[in-house]
Amino acid sequence: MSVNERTYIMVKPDGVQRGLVGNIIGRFEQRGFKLIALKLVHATPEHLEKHYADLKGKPFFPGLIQYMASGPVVAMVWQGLDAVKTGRSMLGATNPLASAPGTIRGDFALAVGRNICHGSDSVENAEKEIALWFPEGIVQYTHDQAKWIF
Ligand code: RTP
Repeated sequence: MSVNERTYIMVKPDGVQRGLVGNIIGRFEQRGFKLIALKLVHATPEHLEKHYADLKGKPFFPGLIQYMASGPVVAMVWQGLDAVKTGRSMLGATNPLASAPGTIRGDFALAVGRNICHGSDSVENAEKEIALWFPEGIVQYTHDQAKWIF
C-alpha cells in the first residue's frame, strides 16, 4: 500500500455503449483518486490476448476477447492511497450477481460476461497493465500551482 499507488481501470465496451463512462470516472474522482492517464482505445484481439494472457486456456477466453474487441474501451490510470485494493472494491465482485449494491457492477451489471469494467488485482499487475496500455508513458502533474483550489 502506498499513497501514490497506481491502478489500471478500464471501462469495457458494454460500459462505453451504455453511457456509463462519466459515472465510473465520477466515482473515482469523488472517492479522492487522481486521474493520471485516460484514452479511448479500440483494442485489437492481439493486444487483448496480452492483457488477459493468464486466462488463456479458459473456456470463456475466445468469447472474452471477442467481447473486449467489439468496441472501444476507456483506458485509465488512477492514483492514490491503496488504489489497487480500493479500486477493486469499488468495481465489485467479478460476477455481478455477487456484487454488492453500491459497487459499479452491483449497480449496473448482471452477467459475468458483460461486467462493464476492469481493475488491476495487484500492484505488480497494475504496473504491467499500465505499461501495456500506455507504452507512450504517463504525464505526471501536481495540483501545486492550482491556486484556485483551496
Ligand atoms: P477483470 O480482469 O475484467 O477486472 O476481471 P476479474 O479480475 O474480476 O476476473 P478474471 O477472473 O480475471 O476474469 C476476467 C474477465 O473474464 C470474464 N469472465 N467470464 N465464466 C465466465 O464466463 C467468465 N469468467 C470471467 C469477465 O469479463 C471477467 O471480468
